[in-house]
Amino acid sequence: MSPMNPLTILRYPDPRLHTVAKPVAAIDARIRQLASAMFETMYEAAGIGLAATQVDMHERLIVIDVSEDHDQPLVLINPEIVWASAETRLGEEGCLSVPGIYDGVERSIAVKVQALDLDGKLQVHEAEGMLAVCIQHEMDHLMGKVFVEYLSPLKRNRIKTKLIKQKKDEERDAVR
Ligand code: GNR
Ligand code: NI
Repeated sequence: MSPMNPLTILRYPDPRLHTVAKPVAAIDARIRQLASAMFETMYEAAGIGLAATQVDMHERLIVIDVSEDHDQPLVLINPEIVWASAETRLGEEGCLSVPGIYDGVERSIAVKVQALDLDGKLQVHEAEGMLAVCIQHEMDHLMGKVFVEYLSPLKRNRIKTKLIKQKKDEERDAVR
């Protein structure tokens, strides 16, 4: 993996985050390069997962690494959740597209996800814990859903206002 410029991560409430991703049509050099750039971007931002949607690429591609040492990279292409536990848990979530905001979201405690890897091989992953949470969070991104949409309209609007103000302040600072 050669070093490259990190991709720009879209930030809520950017409307492009609500785009529904299309299946990856062919696992070729372009997809391998995109996956590689997404890992770079995710590690740089200290995230545990990144969906292509977040870098304005609307294809069903997710990269994940929930390990401490960045040594368990996982690429999910055209993923489908084939089973989710009825048992759920409320856990604190954050999102690289919603910087500085953390709140509780209820998720299945375990999932089975079927996806292609970079060799085009169909894999089934049984996940629990942080990995299960992350997979569900990233699958939502591919459907155009951001975790703040699980929160109350009041909280969501406060977050929206805060992030819009933050962006304006940054743009003002940039021209000074
Ligand atoms: O880095 C991330 N951490 C995280 C923590 C709790 C629940 C979900 C996540 S995913 C997030 C990276 C991200 O925004 N992926 O879309
Ligand atoms: Ni996210």
